Amino acid sequence: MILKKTPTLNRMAVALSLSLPFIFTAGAGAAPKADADIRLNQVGYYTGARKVAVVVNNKNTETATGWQVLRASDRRPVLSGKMGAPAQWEESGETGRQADFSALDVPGQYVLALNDKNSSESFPFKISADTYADAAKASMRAFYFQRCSYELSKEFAGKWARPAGHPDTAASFHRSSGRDTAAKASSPGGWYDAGDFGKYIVNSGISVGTLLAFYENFPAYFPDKSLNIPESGNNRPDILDEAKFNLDWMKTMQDSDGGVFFKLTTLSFPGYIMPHEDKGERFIIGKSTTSALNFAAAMAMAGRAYAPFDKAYADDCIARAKRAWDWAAKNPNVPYRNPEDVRTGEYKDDKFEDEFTWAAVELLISTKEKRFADFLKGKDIAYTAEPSWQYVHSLSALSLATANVKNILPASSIDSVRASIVRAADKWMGEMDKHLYRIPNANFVWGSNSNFANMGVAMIYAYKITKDKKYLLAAAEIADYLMGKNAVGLSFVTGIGARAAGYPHHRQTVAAQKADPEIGVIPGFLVGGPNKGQQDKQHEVTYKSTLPAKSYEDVYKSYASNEVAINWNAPAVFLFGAVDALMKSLK
Ligand SMILES: [Ca+2]
Ligand SMILES: [Ca+2]
Repeated sequence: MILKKTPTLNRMAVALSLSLPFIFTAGAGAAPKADADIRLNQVGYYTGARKVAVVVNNKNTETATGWQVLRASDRRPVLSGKMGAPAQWEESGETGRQADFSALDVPGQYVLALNDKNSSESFPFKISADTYADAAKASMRAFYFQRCSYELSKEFAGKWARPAGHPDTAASFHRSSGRDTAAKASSPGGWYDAGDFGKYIVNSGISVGTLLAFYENFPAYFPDKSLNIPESGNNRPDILDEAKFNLDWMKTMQDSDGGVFFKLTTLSFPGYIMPHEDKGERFIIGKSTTSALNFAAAMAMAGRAYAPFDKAYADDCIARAKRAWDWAAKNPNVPYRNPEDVRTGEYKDDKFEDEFTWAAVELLISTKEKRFADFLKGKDIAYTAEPSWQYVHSLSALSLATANVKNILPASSIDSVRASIVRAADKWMGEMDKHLYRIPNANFVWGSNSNFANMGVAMIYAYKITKDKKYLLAAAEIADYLMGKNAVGLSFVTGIGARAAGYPHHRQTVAAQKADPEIGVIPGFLVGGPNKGQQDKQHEVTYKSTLPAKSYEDVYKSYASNEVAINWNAPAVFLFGAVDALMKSLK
């Protein structure tokens, strides 16, 4: 089991009932008779995509023998078919049948209706050539809402405007940093890591790395003026502006010896308050091999992404990446452990081979220096498993598969890296046929949604490598799961879909909802998702089910199933944006 972090220990009792069992996002236009046991992508489907709904048997739906897709405007049937054979799925304890309406490719707004005695209907959905565009934009804009030391103005944040918090211009050095504890450091900016207000280098590295990888593959997707952020209009792609906000902070975490401090947090998690209300002393804490190498990898990627826009900035990224690498080479086995007085996320990781490989690959691609090729000689850079903050090995394979390293590495080794990605994708596609909701595995651990998103990202690479559209269609089906075709019958992307996650473990959101229960939710955050560990049960979270695929509660106290995190949103951005970019061009 991979825990994202140690659970929040210091929580305030908030007198706010969020236990509504059935939540319709206000104003989303859910049909009043929508039956939540008809599970589909509540946003919708692409023309040309596979379109499958899962109908879970209840007393109404089980009598249905057929389905119709109705045009929303005039309820005219446009396609009909028979229900698929019943299938049981032990992960959710459900018996369900599929309704496959892939044949419908006319853009429009629809509902799926069954021919049971109740004429059960689905939530509305659309079919179009840009179906995920809003979800992709919202999930990218979610990073703006995570900005630390930064005021969110009405112009860009709307009703989610808030004052700046955590200036971090005079952070204290914790004794674990190795620095004079009487000294102060200026380390402003960066993204809040998750539902808390901490900033962690390891998780920042994988998050910004995933966003930069998206940019490298789809440089035109989030151009200037696409995200409505303060830097829109500065002639630089908005995705690079947002990523730079975090990279600038990361740079402040590099010590004079090249090493990189581990995190900047309070000693314990704060309560459910707004950033500016959190006055706890903030510390620069620890230093590890992982923080140096994740920093090195992300900075190396930034060096190539920003070069055409700001050569001096890019050169500085590369120089810093090399210094962090050199520090790690001299300090190859420095694990991080929370000191006794520190209770914020530990991001425990004692295996550094994957970080060394990822950093070396990114440095090699950016610098072409022989020493990195030499380091990688004989190493198996295969795509093995979906990446996580703890295991970044497969990020090396993804970057190498699409990089220009022709004269540096033998073509055969790049071919084998590419083959490993396709092999992983093929294995998952075989799995998708076995699961009721057509997902690539049934591994419902902490942050399961981000694992699915990361598998979708690998599917995108498999498509780019092979040009076989079955991988792209599979990636879209993983997005279907995240946006409503799942055992909870809810879109796991906040505010996106007729019945979407609305009460995430996210301090800013909880504080705003406490002040105004009608405020709704910041759209675009991917919540952690079903987690059979249910580790927050001891903290007043009541689960309605013990089944793995149903181990999810849309309540703010559920940090084990309903937190948000930058490393979960980054692959969501990649998956939604890539499917949107590629399906559009598919003919
Ligand atoms: Ca811009
Ligand atoms: Ca590791």
